Amino acid sequence: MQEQLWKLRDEALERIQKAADLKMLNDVRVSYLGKKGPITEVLRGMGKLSKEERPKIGALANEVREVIAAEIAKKQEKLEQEEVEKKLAAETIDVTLPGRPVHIGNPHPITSVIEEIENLFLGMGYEVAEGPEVETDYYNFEALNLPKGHPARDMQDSFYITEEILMRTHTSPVQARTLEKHKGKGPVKIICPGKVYRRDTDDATHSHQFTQIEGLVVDENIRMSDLKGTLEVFAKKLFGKDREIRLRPSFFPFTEPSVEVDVSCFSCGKKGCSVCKGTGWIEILGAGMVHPNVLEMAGFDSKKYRGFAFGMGPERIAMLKYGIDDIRHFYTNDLRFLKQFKQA
Ligand code: 2U9
Repeated sequence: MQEQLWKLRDEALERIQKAADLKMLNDVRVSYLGKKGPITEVLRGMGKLSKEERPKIGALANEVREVIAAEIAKKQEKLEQEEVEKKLAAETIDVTLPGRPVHIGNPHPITSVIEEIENLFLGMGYEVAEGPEVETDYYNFEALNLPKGHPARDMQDSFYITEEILMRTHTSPVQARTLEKHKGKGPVKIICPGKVYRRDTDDATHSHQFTQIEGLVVDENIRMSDLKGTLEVFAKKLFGKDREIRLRPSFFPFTEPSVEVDVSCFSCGKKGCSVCKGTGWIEILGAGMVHPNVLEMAGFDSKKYRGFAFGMGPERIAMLKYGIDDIRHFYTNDLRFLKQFKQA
């Protein structure tokens, strides 16, 4: 019996030594120290031994059990330590490794142009006013001196939702609403950026949805020269300090007199090139002195108050600035196109 116990011990110690992981070690534990284990067997067989042998074998069996249990505990600790180190090794971050590139997006070119223009006018003391894209016929047309049936309405083919409700065709209704809110008291100094809608066939220069930024200043002694001065500062800040502007007579129902405003070509310096189609000048916006009818309809005394207004298309300015030849690029969300406009 003694040899048997010693053999069991050696066998167990060898298997403990060979146990490569906690599972194997646990199998050793169960198979040697478990209820059905050989040592338990021996102890159960104590009854068959002589009374002299019993205490000796009993003691030896317990000693072997403790030796095996102690060896298993030591090995358990070692294997657990190895597990921890393996885990740590697996989790160690090599801080010298380059990080995974995080793709930082960039603002949409139209957003950048709108923000740049907004900041320019905020810097000149303007406030940003916004309004509904679904507008009433009154604010989109009548309040802007475009009574029902007025031919100029056709110039702005519209998405009507009902007889009286349409998708706004310009941001001018925002100015008309703002003027009304002022209850005939000046000054008013606002810019109105936003999406507008025209029932147009999309092509390289037209889109059924595009953006506009319009501006309005109404006060007691506003003159055309204030408009010219403002637009000069704007053109120089946006297109470069050496730029000049040129005003050409034009017509808008909501301004009288009205002008188209050109900036000297920023790619050829007025020598004439493809950008300015050889003219040396590039049309950037329309403007004019607010029509007295528009002031009166908004509750302002047109004898006491005057104003100037202007309107531009950020898409057109972005196309000029970045040399883009098709307005549809702005709306097709092609990342190859959009990624080019990394934030400066
Ligand atoms: C009120 C009074 C006057 C807004 C104006 C323009 C000239 C203009 C065009 C720019 C690019 C339209 O999208 S575009 O083709 N707009 O040229 N807009 S004056 O005049 C107003 C607006 C509101 C109450």
